[in-house]
Amino acid sequence: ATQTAQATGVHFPAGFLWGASTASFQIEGATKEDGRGQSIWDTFAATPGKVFNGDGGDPATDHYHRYREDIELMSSMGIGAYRFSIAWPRIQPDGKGRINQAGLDFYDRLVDELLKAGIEPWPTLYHWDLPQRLEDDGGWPNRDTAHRFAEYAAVVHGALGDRISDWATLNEPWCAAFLGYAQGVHAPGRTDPAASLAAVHHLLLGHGMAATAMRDQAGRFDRPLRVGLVHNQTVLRPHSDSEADLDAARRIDGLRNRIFTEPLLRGRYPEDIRTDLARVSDFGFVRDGDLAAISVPLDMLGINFYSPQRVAGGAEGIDPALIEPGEGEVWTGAEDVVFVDQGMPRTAMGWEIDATGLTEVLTRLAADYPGVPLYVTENGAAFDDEVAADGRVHDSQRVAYLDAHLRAAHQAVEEGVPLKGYFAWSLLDNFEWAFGYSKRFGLVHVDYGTQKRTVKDSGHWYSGVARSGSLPDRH
Ligand code: PNW
Repeated sequence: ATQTAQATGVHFPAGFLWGASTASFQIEGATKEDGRGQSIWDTFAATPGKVFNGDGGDPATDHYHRYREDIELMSSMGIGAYRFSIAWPRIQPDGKGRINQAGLDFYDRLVDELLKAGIEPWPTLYHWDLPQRLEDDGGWPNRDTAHRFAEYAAVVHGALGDRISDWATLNEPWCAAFLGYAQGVHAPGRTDPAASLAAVHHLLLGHGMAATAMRDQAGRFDRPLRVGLVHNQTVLRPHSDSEADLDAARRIDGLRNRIFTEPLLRGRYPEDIRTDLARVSDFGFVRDGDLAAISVPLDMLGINFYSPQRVAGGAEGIDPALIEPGEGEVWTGAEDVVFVDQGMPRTAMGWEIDATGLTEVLTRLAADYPGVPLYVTENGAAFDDEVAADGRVHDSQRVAYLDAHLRAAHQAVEEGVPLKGYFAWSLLDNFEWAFGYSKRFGLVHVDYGTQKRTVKDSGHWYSGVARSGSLPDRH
């Protein structure tokens, strides 16, 4: 770090939304309270060997009981919007039929408290905690789950739609489908490539049917309804300009990005990817009318961005030490593709840090699908944070990560991208899925023994950004 401050002039447009994100299973705890049903993540976490250290959903950050304190924290930080998710098994313990009023009441209190604090509620209807009962019936590879999701969406929107305008249906269907049903490192832990593709389709169909169900009843409420979806688009960089490496980048781009954005925004699956996948699936799950149901208007596209990746068509000629272990397993039909170290510094997740990828993701989406308002709905980093002797958490690496990515986002705005807001992942340290509590992404540190919250240096820094709408000079 140099001592000379650079004149930055990094100011975001007026009205730019500054938020923080969480997800139900990662923070709430209270998994057996007030009639909540079991989710696939309860089952997965209780299965030996699936989650690091045998960690599970209790007590997490005990947000179910401490939500008022957490809202006060956000308020003190000047955060304008809170992206949280709703636990389907709290609302419908069996994923269908009976509605659990006590579950709805929790989100009712949460939303009222947010509004009182002047914080916009941004709910996501599905952040991976599928009711176990629906998985027992086949889960997302079963078409019926899409219908059940639309019904659930209508119930929640019916209860909270009088106070909330901005809704997301799904969080990262890529993770839900491929990590959950192909690689098996996320719940429900299945390893069935054909099923993972059916899951993709039924997640997208559930999104479209839910959006339509919500719009059909929006007239009940005296406020606009905006429905979006949250997608983890990334950049796939070819290792070289050899034909094999360029083709690897095309294939992985198809499986990670276009298999979601093309049906959503153009009403079609990419032909090249259908051809690549022919030996895995004939896409026989697509019925007449499905693509029209999926490609209903999208009021916003949320982008979760963490890291770009470099890919090669094969291991030949690449130093084995530079090949990322295990990456291939997740790529249904492209298991031969190799992921290559880009030589960038890494977070505690082992994810390489390269903020230019965020500018690329945003400018490409704006060019490919003009007119869709974009939000960064997650961006952040895990580091090995500790509370120092002075009682603070000096997470300068996270400040540097956020600063670099916000500069990259600002660059996209300068280039004309309709980026309307940014949500940091995450408000709090929390349950990082298969990594349990071992990875800390929060702007706020959580001591899991005492549940004490400590705003990290990055949280103080982000608070300044949210209040001013601009980035402080770098020192
Ligand atoms: C996202 N991957 O998950 C989720 O939306 C969050 O719930 C999560 O805590 C956050 O990013 C950090 O991980 C991902 O393996 C999980 O590529 C795994 C991957 C990507 C995103």
